[in-house]
Amino acid sequence: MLRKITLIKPNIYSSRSKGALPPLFAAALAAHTPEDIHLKLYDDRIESIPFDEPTDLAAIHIDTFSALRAYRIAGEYRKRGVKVIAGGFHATLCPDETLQHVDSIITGDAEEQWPALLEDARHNRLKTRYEQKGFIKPERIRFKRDLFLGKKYGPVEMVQWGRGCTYDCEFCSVKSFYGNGQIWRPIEDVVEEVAGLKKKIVFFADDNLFHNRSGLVRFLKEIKPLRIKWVCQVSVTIAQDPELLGLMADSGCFIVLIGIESFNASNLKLMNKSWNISRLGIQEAVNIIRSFGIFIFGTFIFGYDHDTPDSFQYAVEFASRNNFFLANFNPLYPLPGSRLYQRYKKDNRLLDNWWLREDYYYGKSMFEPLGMSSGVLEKKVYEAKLQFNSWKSILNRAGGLMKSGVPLEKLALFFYSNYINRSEIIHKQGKTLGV
Ligand code: B12
Ligand code: SF4
Repeated sequence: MLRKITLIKPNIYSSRSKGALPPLFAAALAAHTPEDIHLKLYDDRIESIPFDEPTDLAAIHIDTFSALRAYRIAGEYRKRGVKVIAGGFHATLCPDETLQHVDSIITGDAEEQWPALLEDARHNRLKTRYEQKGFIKPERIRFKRDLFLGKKYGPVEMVQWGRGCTYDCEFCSVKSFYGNGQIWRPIEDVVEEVAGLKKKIVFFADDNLFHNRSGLVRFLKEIKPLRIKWVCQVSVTIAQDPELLGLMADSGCFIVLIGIESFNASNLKLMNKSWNISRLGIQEAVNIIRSFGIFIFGTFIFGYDHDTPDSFQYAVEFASRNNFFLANFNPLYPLPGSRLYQRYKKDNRLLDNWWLREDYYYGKSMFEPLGMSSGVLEKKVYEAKLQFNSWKSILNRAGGLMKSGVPLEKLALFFYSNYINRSEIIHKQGKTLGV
């Protein structure tokens, strides 16, 4: 009998986070689950998991940082005789490792494999692997959000229009997951979905919204009447297209998350991201984007081969001077599936399978940088995070935003997001994964 499935979104460790966003994988699986199966979601980031609550299957999302915690959760269910299914980036990129801890996995996107798996589970013939080869049909992407009702998520709803990215940055695992190419859902489906949302701030979870210009122009025109405020991830190259920026701002875009990564051209070359500073200097690009009333959430990576201890201060000052809405300063994470991981492994510079190591903790550098010691990298990254997220910096940036005429509702969101970011940074640093 298959009557009830418990979906789990594991945290990185076992304590709670503030301001978590709803996990779209659960809404994607829910949209493809037959009506007679009851789904229950437990999000480990915001609530505890009642392992003794009866369930016929447990289905766990696994990304690299939460892998250890996910395996422990899987162990709890298996101890109670419940079969465990897994999916997500880590399960896809490290399937053999994942299968040591669960009964069955779906690799790649699950919209087409999940119904097949459920049918097999009903008939007690669960296979070990269900493999999605290549992209699914984009019209199959749908999200059913009832599972999120009553849960304490932040004020932002996640929506996805497309999947995949045409770029191939060395440190990123998006290409290994999706392969080449991209897909986009029919615009009418997304518009209908967004129109039905209660929250009016939307985060488009697309890897890079700016890859299909003509589609995006139509998309922006269609979502404009919905009067939402929205956030997305784009590449800095968007600054070369003022017409598109105008349409984005006009349809409610108010924050863009941009991977600035590094100010060092040799690093960007190694990252296969030289296009990041091509044609327009980064300062000019930031000025252009800001001139449309769009705020910037910048992300920076440290520890690439041409970084030195002097690389940090410039990045913090740049983000502060330009009143970035938010910024993330991270040590380079060699993620499984990325070309960077392979390169460091080949050069013997990596703590292999760092995400499983008992001595790994959040913020620790898991490889040997060339321009500084791993200890200096760890210390400098944390200092950069603290400096940018100090109350003084938050107030200075708020002052800068007010001077440019930012309305009160956006200022309130600025304080909320910076408060959450600051608390998460302090909370996560030094935490052992999984426990
Ligand atoms: C939005 C986003 C965020 C949001 C969080 C959103 C949220 N809801 O909580 C924010 C900005 C907070 C964030 C944070 C981080 N993120 Co992030 N994020 C994304 C992004 C862009 C979209 C995620 C999404 O909603 N996808 C849409 C859903 C539908 O896709 P999906 O989750 O893959 O699920 C599908 C399949 O994988 C499968 N599936 C997934 N789970 C399961 C489970 C089961 C049982 C089954 C059967 C199937 C299944 O079915 C789904 C439908 O096909 C992804 C990139 C991407 N393309 O997914 C990166 C990504 C997931 N993030 C990544 C990383 C590294 C991080 C951070 C660690 C970054 C950092 N330096 O701190 C943090 C912390 C992550 C954590 N564990 O806490 C990496 C993970 C790589 C990896 N190997 O694990 C990704 C892939 C980006 C990348 N460039 O590599 N992230
Ligand atoms: S880092 Fe961003 S731009 Fe680069 S390949 Fe990954 S998703 Fe695409």
